[in-house]
Amino acid sequence: MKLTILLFAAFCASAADLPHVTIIATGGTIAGVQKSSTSTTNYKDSELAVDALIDAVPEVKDLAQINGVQFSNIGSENMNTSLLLRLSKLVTTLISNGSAEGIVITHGTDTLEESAFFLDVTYDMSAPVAMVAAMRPSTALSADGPFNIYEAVALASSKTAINRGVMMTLNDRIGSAVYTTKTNTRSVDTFKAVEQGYLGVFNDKTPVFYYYPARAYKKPFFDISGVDSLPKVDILYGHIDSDVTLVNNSISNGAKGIVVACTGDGSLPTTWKEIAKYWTESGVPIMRSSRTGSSYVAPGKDNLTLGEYSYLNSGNYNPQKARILLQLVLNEFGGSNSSLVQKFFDPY
Ligand code: DAS
Repeated sequence: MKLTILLFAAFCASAADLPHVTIIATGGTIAGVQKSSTSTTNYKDSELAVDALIDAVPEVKDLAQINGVQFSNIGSENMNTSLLLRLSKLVTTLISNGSAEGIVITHGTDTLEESAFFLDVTYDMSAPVAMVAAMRPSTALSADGPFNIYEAVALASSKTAINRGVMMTLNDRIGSAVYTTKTNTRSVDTFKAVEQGYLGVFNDKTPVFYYYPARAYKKPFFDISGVDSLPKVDILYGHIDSDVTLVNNSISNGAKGIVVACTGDGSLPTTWKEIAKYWTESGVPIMRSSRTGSSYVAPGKDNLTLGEYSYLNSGNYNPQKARILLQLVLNEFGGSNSSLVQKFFDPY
């Protein structure tokens, strides 16, 4: 009897010593269900609640004291700026009031990189934030969600993950929120940063980092504590026969900035000379990014003239991350000083 009490006391003491990790569930395939265990398409995403996600991985309770928060239950294609502002504030509140020492956010894969990037540039604390998702619904044979959640909790509760900001973790890899992008529509190995690589991997529950904590080059921080909305920024896609008048449509629909996912290293057809007119008339900054999926966009392009306005270019940011950064920059500084806006994107 005494031994049982002693063992129980020892167990309680060690469980109470574990770090507090809050799992914030937002929806996605990781919470998806499908009638057939052999089908990984046409499932219903965002069905399971946060408690069901946690119950599917009881092993996380050996890593941390877990608290679950149901933030939303939506496919990540439905994520939006106003939800992201709320999510970022929630993360900061949970860490600053001491309720959590690490955060896990479950999310859909489709816009995971956008939310991760948004959170990373609006979060300025040392506690780790691990964004996690899955490519297969929870009902699939070899569903990747449960092990991904296990590794995300391991990451969020690890001292070696401190001062690394927001990370993305799937498929045993740890990726930077700034550089990692979804590269494949089907594979569980879809998240990559082709040029910059991964931050680390896992050895079972132990994160194995390749580098000491580092900040992505010129990564900014935006205090959004008093912000409730951000300017609308659109992305237009570059292609053969692309239509420059879409720029005007976008501006008429309220865009305060435009990112073009240009071909190659930010090239635009000469028919886009009109772009200068739209920009000079509206004052809406227009930024060249690239649809290629990796590396930076070189400054300058002299085959088009923009009058007194010089081109903006997205540097290392892909179009979807550049869009978010442009929203935050325009919100804080406006768009009239284009060289000031450009400074946030310069790759060197
Ligand atoms: N439904 C998509 C999403 O929520 C796909 C996914 O999660 O993998 O992003």
